[in-house]
Formats: sequence, structure tokens, C-alpha cells
Amino acid sequence: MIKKVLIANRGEIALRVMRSCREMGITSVAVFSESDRRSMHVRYADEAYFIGPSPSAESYLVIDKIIDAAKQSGADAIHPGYGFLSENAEFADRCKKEGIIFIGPSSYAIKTMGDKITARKTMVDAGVPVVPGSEMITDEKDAIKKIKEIGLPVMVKATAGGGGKGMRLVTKEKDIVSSLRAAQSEARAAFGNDAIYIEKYIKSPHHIEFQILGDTHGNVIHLFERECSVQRRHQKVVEETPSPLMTPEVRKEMGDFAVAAAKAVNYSGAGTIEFIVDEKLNYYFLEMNTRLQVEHPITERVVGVDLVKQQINIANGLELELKQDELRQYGHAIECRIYAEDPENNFMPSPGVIRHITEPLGLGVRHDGYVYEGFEIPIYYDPLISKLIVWAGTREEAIARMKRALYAYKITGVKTSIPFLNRIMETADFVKGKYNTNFIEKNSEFLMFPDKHEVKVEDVAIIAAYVDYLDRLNLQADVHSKNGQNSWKNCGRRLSFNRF
Ligand code: MV4
Repeated sequence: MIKKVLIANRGEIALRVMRSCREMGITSVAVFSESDRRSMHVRYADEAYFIGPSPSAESYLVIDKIIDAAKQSGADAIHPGYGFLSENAEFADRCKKEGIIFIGPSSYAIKTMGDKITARKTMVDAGVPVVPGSEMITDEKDAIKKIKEIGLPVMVKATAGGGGKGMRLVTKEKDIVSSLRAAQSEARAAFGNDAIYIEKYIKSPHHIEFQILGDTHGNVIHLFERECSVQRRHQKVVEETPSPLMTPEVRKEMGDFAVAAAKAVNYSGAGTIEFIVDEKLNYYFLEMNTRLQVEHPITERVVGVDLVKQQINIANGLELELKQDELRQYGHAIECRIYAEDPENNFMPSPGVIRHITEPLGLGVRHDGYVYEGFEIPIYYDPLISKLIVWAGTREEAIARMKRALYAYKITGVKTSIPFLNRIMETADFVKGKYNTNFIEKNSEFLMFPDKHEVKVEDVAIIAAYVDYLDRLNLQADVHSKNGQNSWKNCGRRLSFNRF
């Protein structure tokens, strides 16, 4: 049985994994780069190993360094988290070769699903619906013929792509040849692999994904769906479960297909089957993510399962104890991703020192973060500060709870996406549950234009005095602008308080 796990990651996900390890009586080993010396995951871990300079290509992505740290520490397993080496087949192989358990699927499953053309073919063979399209394009004339069969518009995609990289939309016949060539050379430059394929373009789809778990005995279950359509430039912003679009019948069908998809690659561990879904609830397999995902907590809350604990049990060779027909979705969960970025300045990353943080608390709130006052968010990594997850009995209550939690969440020192998330919670299409991947673009007017009632500069002095007054009384300062939005951020930005 696994006694010591090295977590080959940083930030909130490293902490998330370590918490489950601690509950299971497993020792945690952290690794850290130069700019993560003072990171919370290093403090939380039982041991920590320095693995080099800040750029991830020189630290978190270097297989040899991670393996060395695992050996030095005597860890018997490695959890890769998400990103970094989590979907690297070579790394999974190397762990195996070194006699270290990789907490994740086989390198075969990673490889098969990582190559989108092979993944598509595997799904077709397994009877899972895919978007009408082609296999690998080898000949321009065949490609043109195929595109005319499918009908414009189509998407040209790179087999090594995924997550929005290496895609091209073709709407006009005259653009076909140039698009094929451009996609191919882009793919070659970006991935060193110029294989491309074609799919019919599904306009403004929903992105709905199913969480699955497979064990090493051939059992696979799904833990229902997550609606991930609130995205900006292929970056998820808000996720929720259940999906407002879903019906019990379609949920059952898609869940069964998700299980079939995982079985087709003998999947073991936690994974996600992504579908795109159109307004008529036609659904198509898009890709599989062979890792634990950022948004896994909403599934954990609604289904009542610790996914990291499941991953570790599976890695130990245990049989899944969860049974499909015993699983239910209880209530509704929403996750907001809190980024250190500036929504008013084209979402530019906003790294810097956290001057103040008040985390939201209370009934039905989970906050997975890693920053603390005085911590400097490094420029080298994803600017995710934390994930705010709420749960309530109904969707309506969950939205109200998210607004309450966002309102209580105060960060100064860096700009954050909190005000933007607040506006999403108040957008009519979101409140009604009527949105697809077009949501942010469609509602950009409402979402992007700063509130006209925002605190004026001359008001700031008054607010500052008030904050200071409350502070002296040792009370929590809570100052609102006229529309009820939290405007502490403005105070922190425009004035420097002694207390900060
Ligand atoms: C598509 C599509 C429409 N039709 N494929 C974007 C990310 C990558 N995983 C695949 N993506 C898409 N593939 C066909 N045939 C639209 C998208 C897409 C999208 C998909 C999921 C979530 C958000 C998206 C935003 C824009 C485009």
C-alpha cells in the first residue's frame, strides 16, 4: 500500500492532493522551484525538495528532477495533479520503469487519448458518437472531397492539439486549401506533428463533460456531468453540476457512452470525457482528459466522493467500492475560478504580493486556494489564485450562495477576476441557465463595461476614513458601492492604507 506520495505540482492542486493524503495517513512530499520557496504547498507537506529555477521547463516539467526527488524521499508513488506532467505518457512510463506508482492511467491510455485522431477512431470503434468528420488527412484532393461531403462550415484540427490549440474554422469554399495548409504548418510548428483531421463545425455548442473512474479490474463508473460552457479563450471560468441543459434520459445515455469510452482504453484512474452538445441535445465525443481536472470539486460535492482518495485507492490496485446504481447527484454545485488577472485590461495576468486576503466561509462554501498575506504570486505559472466552490439544494440557491461568497471574498495587492465573476452571476442568461460556449462573447457588453456607479475617486477618501475607523474598533470593514458590489478592491488599489 502507498505510504508516501510525491506531489509533482504546486499551488492549490498540490495542497488539494496533500489534504487527502493526510486523511489517508499518507506522507506528502512537495517539490518546489525557486519562486515557490515560500509557497503554501511546501509548508503543508511533510517534506519538500528543491527542483530548480522558476520556469517550469527547468523544474516542474523535468522528469529526471521529479524522479530524483521521489527516489531521495523514498516516495512510493507520484501524483501529477493537473497540467505539467499529468498527461505525459513518457513520464508515466518512466515512473513504472523506476518502480514508482504513477497515480493516473496507463501510458497507453494517455497516448491513445492524447492523439485526437487515434482517440476519434477508438471512439468510433467503441460505438461512441463523434462529430461527423474525417480520419487523418493525407491528400489535399481527398480532403476537399470529404469537406464537400460533410458540408461547410468545418473545423480543421491538429491531432496533437486539444483544448483549443491548433484549430481552424473554414466557412468558405475558396478558403479550404489555404486553411488546410495553414493548419498543417501551424501544427508542425506548435507540436512537431503535422497530422490534421476535419470535423463538421458545431456552432455555439455546450461543453459538457462526464467524470469517470476506472479501476485495474476493469470496472468503470461515471460520476455524472459538469457543465463547462462559461469559457473565455478556451479557459474555463465557471463550472456547474448538474448541467441546466441536461435531461435524465440524455444524462443516462451520455453517462453510458462515457463509460464505454473509458473502457475502450482499459482506463484506470480518474478521467473526463468531454462532449460538445448542440441546442437539440445532440452530443458528440470531443476529447478525453486523462487527469484529475481543475473543476473536480463540484462533482465531489454533488456526488459525495473524494476523487483523490479514489485515485489513490485505484493506484493501490483496489477494486472500486462505488457502484453506478448507488450514485446520485445531490443538490447543485458551482465553481468560480479566481484568477490574478485584470478583467478591465483584457484579462492581463496581475501577479504581485497579496496584501490582504479574507476568504469566504460559511454553509456550503469550499475554498481551494494557496495564497496568504505577504505571498508573491509568481509570474511563471498559471495565475489561478483559488477556486471558490459552493453547494446548495437548488441551482437558484447555489447562485445566491456564490454571490454571497464572492461578496465576502476580499483580496488586495493583485487584481482579480472576482468582480467579473460577480457580474456573471447576475447575467440573465446565466441566471436562467440558458447559455452555451458563446456566453461571454454574447454578454460582453454587460460583463465587460465597468459599473457606472462605481466608487468615484472623491468617495475613496471617505471610504478610507470609514475603513480606518472600523479597523480601530477592530471591526470587519465592509464597504459597498451603490449597486451593492464589493468595492474594497478600489480602495486597496487607489490608496495605500497603513494596515496593508
Ligand atoms: C469544436 C467546436 C465546434 N465544432 N469542434 C474548442 C476546444 C477544443 N477542445 C475543441 N473546441 C471546439 N471544437 C467542432 N467540430 C467548437 C469548439 C469550441 C469549444 C469547445 C468546447 C468549449 C469551448 C469552446 C469554445 C470555442 C470553440
